[in-house]
Amino acid sequence: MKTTKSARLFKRALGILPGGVDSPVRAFKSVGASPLFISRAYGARLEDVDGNVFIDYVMSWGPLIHGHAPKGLVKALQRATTLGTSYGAPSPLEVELATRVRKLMPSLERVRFVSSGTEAAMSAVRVARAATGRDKIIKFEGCYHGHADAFLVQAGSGALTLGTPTSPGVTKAAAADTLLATYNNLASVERVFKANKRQVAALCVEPIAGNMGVVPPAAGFLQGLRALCDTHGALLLFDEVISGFRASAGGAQQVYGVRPDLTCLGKIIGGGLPVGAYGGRADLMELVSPAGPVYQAGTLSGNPLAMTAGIWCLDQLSPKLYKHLAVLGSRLAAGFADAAREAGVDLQVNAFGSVVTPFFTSRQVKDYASATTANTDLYARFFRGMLARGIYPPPSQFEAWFVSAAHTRRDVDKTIAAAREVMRELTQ
Ligand code: KE4
Repeated sequence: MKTTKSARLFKRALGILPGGVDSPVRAFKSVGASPLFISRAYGARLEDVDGNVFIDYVMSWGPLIHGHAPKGLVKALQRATTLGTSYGAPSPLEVELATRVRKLMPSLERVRFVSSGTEAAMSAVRVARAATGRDKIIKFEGCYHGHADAFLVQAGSGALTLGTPTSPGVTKAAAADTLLATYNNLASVERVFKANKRQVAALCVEPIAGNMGVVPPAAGFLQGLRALCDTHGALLLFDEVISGFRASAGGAQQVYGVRPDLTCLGKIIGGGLPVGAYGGRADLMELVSPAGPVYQAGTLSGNPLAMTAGIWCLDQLSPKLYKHLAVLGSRLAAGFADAAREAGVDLQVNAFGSVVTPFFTSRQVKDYASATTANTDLYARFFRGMLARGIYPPPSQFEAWFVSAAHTRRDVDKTIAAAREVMRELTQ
């Protein structure tokens, strides 16, 4: 595969962008390769500057549930651009998108738009601390809620991939207010609550974890978190940046029937443009400035282009779409498992609808400790083998593969055929 133009660009990028990228996981560091520079994308395809075309399973890390550059979205954005790209003032579009969000996720009685999942999560925590007058938060090892200081303590995603779960630059004070529990382990949560009586403002959780790879909640886990928060007077914060509108149109909270006090959203809500949102109980969200004293602001929050993309995206969600995603997601998961079995490779495949992670381990993966038994060198070899065969997987063992409306059964079968070949190579 020719990659000379990407290599040249990466060399230049390294001289001006830290690590040559604008987000760590894109650097391919954990998969022993150099990043490919993308020139265009359409449907389920990425095309790099050297003309190589790939079936894409990163899909911008989740936002592109409808695929790259769907015609209707492009048309809507082309029109929106002619009306101005940012007003710095309210527009009907924000009200329209917020109304759609609340219809799909009724627990968000009030919504505030921001420009990233990180902003959404950090702002939701600020509201929780203000509402309860408490300082501490509980998060789970391996879960990732963006790069705000409070969350970079044993984080998942890039932080986990880069093997530096607790980032330098995070003060001891910030880390001291962040307590850690074990995903899918209610006893660990109870222990943390009991050791910090009446000090926990909120428990933050990815209701379907995606940042240590895909780890669905065990039966009763989310319901148990709801009960523990109620017992200990803490607020339950669902980070649905990945699972929102992905696990179902109403997110994981609809699938599991658990009503959080606060939710943060991102990715699909902006359809690939920068949108994050946080929301929840009206009595909590009315604390947010200018309705209340909790300050939070943003120059480009709710900008008309991003709102246009979000409205288009949510309006296209349908039962037919989720059926398509579930069928292809499970086909992909089963195909990985079959390929590994045939080749005699230890593989655990976790999946939930259209998100899948093949873990190179014999251990069932249900939390951070079991996820990190995965053989990241094997994953790196698998990644490089798939790339050479025209498949673009997430460049990290600890991420999700995303299927979209644009992926076809043929794409998935091609992917499985490639996986069969690569798995065999891994054992030679
Ligand atoms: P952003 O600030 O990247 O928009 O969102 C942060 C975030 C918050 N919560 C969850 C559950 C998330 O998954 C994320 C971001 N996800 C990562 C990858 N899993 C984004 C990719 C990247 O960091 O480049």
